Amino acid sequence: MKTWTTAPVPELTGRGGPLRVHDTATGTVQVVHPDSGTAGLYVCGITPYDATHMGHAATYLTFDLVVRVWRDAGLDVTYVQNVTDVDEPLLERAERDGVAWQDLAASQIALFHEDMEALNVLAPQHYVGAIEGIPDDVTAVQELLAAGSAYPLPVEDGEGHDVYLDLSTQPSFGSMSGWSRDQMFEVFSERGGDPDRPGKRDALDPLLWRAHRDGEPHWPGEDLGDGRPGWHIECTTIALRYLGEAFDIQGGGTDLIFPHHEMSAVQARALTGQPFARAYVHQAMVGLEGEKMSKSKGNLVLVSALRREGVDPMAIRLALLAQHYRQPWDWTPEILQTAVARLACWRGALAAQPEPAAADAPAEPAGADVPPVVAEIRAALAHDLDAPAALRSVDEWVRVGAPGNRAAVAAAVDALLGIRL
Ligand code: 5CA
Ligand code: ZN
Repeated sequence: MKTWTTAPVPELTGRGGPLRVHDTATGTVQVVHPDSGTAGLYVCGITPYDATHMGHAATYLTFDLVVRVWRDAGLDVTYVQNVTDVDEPLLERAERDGVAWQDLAASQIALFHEDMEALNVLAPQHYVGAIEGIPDDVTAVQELLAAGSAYPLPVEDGEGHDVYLDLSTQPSFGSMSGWSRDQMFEVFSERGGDPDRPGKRDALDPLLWRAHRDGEPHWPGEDLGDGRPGWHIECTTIALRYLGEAFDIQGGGTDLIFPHHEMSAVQARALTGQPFARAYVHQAMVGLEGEKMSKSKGNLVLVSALRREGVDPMAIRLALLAQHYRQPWDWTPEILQTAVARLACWRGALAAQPEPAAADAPAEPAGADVPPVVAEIRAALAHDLDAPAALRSVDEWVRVGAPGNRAAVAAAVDALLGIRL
């Protein structure tokens, strides 16, 4: 599927250090990719309705920083993002609103792309729809059945068979999240699971293939019969196709730790015998007035609504960057006001006349005298994506009169933080 358009990233003098980031599976902050060469990132994309709220935006900005830091360290990054363009919640929303699910998906994907462009989020190299991935899902489910890692379950009151992964065949199950079964059961149903379906071998077994029911969209499944894939297999097969085994990072919000990332990982292990990602990085939940911002609750602040009100998207970006990705937080109008003021202050500093150089000072060649604030931004981001610390460094540089080569600082703020001044 077509991705969005990315503005050019300024080239900076020198290189940043390797990124250290928090891996949910080990609970440690670690260097994920110490070497030069290539790096692979898979980020779980939107289900296209009610896009793009501040929680989504925070998630995609976090992984945008990963790409920027890796590139600044000299890595050649392959970034893959999916879009869940067919799944239960999308179909339910389309039904509720009396629109065709395909139209709802197309319009919301277009809106999401506009928002990403406005927020200066770098586009993935591969932006892949769930529907595009169906042939790979069919192959994967057939392989899992053949290996005895999956089993069919007849549709009650209908034709055909659904297919489930047999978790009892997967000793690695649970190792990504580290959760107890009790914790898993607490969220499984509300996050798309079906623990009460009669006939499942384990209540937590994830759905791999859903046989066609009347009135539901369906695709050819070869010997699986017509139907559509389960949610988790979509991300397993897209990541494996475009990144291969044991790629560097799988990312998303903390609401995806279980079941989605646990199941995608265990399915990949069942298919390849190899680990899925080397690290799992999660953005903490963004809320509104004490509750998770979510489509189901409808308590949303949308990027597009703020843009329509005339808010500068760079101020929205600064508002999000002022929060550390591992700390849950609530969106407030004050956070946005602070960001608007900060942006104006930074822009004012760049526009102001520089202090006149002493009459006997030698003329500076262009590109010389990169102020220390650039190294500070690099160091803050490389240390577990500490964007708030990077912003404070720029604040301090501005406070002391924006000394040194201002163009070099503006280029670093653009390349590393994605803020165009
Ligand atoms: N399509 C699936 C992933 S394959 C999905 O979760 N879609 S979503 O539209 O519900 O969410 C898109 C991304 O935003 C996911 O990574 C999700 O974890 C993240 N997200 C959703 N709500 C919030 C929130 N309130 N705060 C932070 N991140 C959020
Ligand atoms: Zn996903």
